[in-house]
Amino acid sequence: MNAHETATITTEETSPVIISETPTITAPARGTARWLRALAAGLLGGVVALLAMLLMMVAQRVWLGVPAPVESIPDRIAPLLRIPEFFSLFDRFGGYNGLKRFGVLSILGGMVAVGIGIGLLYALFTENSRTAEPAKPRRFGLSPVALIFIAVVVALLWIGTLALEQPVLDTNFRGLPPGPATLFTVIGLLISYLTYGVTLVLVCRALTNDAPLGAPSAPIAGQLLGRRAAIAGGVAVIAGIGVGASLARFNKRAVFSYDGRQYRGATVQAITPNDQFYSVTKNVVDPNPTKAFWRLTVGGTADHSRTYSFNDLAALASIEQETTLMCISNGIGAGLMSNAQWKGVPMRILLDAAGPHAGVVEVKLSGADGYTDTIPFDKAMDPTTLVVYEMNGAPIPQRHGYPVRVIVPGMYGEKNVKWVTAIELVDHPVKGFYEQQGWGPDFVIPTRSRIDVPDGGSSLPPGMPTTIRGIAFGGNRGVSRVEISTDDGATWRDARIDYPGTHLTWALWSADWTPTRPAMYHLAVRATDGTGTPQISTFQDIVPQGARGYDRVTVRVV
Ligand SMILES: Nc1nc2c(c(=O)[nH]1)N[C@H]1C(S)=C(S)[C@@H](COP(=O)(O)O)O[C@H]1N2
Ligand SMILES: [Mo]
Repeated sequence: MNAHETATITTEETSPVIISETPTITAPARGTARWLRALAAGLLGGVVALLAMLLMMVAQRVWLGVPAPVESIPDRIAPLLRIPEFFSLFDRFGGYNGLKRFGVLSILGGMVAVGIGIGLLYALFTENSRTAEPAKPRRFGLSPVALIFIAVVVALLWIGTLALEQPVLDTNFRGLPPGPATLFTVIGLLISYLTYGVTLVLVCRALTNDAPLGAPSAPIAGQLLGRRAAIAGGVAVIAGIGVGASLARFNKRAVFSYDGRQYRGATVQAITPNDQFYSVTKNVVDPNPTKAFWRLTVGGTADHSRTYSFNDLAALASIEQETTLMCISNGIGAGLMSNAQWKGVPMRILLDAAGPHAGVVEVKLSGADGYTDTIPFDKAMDPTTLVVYEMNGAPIPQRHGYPVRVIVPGMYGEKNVKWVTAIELVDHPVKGFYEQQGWGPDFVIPTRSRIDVPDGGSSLPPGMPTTIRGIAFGGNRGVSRVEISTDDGATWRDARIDYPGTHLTWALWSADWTPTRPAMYHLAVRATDGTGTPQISTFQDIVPQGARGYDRVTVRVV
């Protein structure tokens, strides 16, 4: 043994590696120094192996869309949370974005701990087997016991991860449909874990000497090990910088800057420009499918399932349809709703081609991000339920579901699956990502109206004519009437419908108002849908089926 040095290794991402050598320990390295050196080798090996694995995961994520455990594991857990737990986590971590960040960082932290822990255990096994059979020379300087240990650990990690992530293995951020996506994830994970195992073995092998116990130690060996440790440390620093830079790039591409974006207020137009359309996503980094990779499978309980390429879909007869979307989490008066002109194919064309079996009750929709939701079969067959590839005359922007998403008029936004990769006919009820948390079971959008102008809390001069403006939305039932009140609902009068839209869209309305005397005025709005049913007046919270009640705005006339 030539353990006449101790290595102190710092492996924080950017800090330099310090190798302090104390080449004075006398001959056969026994006892503590030997074990310390083994642990140092295990630590450094674990860090390098972990970083190599993370780089492998980054490469797979970037080029092949294979989900990394830092995103799949939180995705696996999120639907299991009940709505109150989900919201209390929002409060604790600073909203959905804060919770997403926490999810990624805690899985990353877990991976660091496990990666280093296994490195240390591996080094101990290696060193221990050296003690147990001191005289036996080892093949390639590798300990069979330690090799078995690392092989078993890699296998367990792989199988364990597959078991844990089983429902979300079919995620592929480049847009592969569930079958091939699962294959990519399963093989990708194995390659990542093998990268870890092989790197660990090689680094530890390089750092620990394979001379038999009791052999005299030469000073030159100490220097050699010191140099090898320095090289391994250098590799760790470079890999650490690589991982850090990748994380920074992902952070830039992350949804934090736009998730939860609202569209409301004085600038609201009949058609929402694509770059202002509201946005909600479960992801940390949204999918970025390419048309070349992306496929849509349509099948399930049907005669023939079929896989469509983008061109296959674009070749079918298309229709254009203006439709308003609204999130179930849209509070009264809030802006998680927008309106666009969509172009695509009625879903029923694809379903008819698949030949649904009798007994089909629902259609399960899956996105490239592993997101799922369901719609009743009848709703899927409704001619207004679309599979679309254009939004306001342009390809659908990435964050809104490029290249293809689903439009389900009259049902909350979550049913409008983005980056759709699979449409599956099912003969039993299935719960989607959010429904599992306890949302619903009714996802039909209730009639809604909102005052956009004036702003709540603003002041107006007395005697000056002003215009009250806003939107009204009746799901897929249209809007037949909008009324406003300037006295907190005591009296109502009709507003003008400036933009009637269609039965699938919101309407824009306005009303002239000249407040005469100085006071606080409580404005309110209510709508009647196209079937003649008035908007529900009593307040209901967002949870579990979306908010109900009138939007109210208070202005001061002074
Ligand atoms: N694949 C996928 N589709 C999805 C989601 C998602 O996270 N992943 N979010 C849903 C929710 S909750 C809403 S409100 C709408 C928002 O669509 P938008 O961002 O285009 O406005 O997309 C729905 N479709
Ligand atoms: Mo939503």
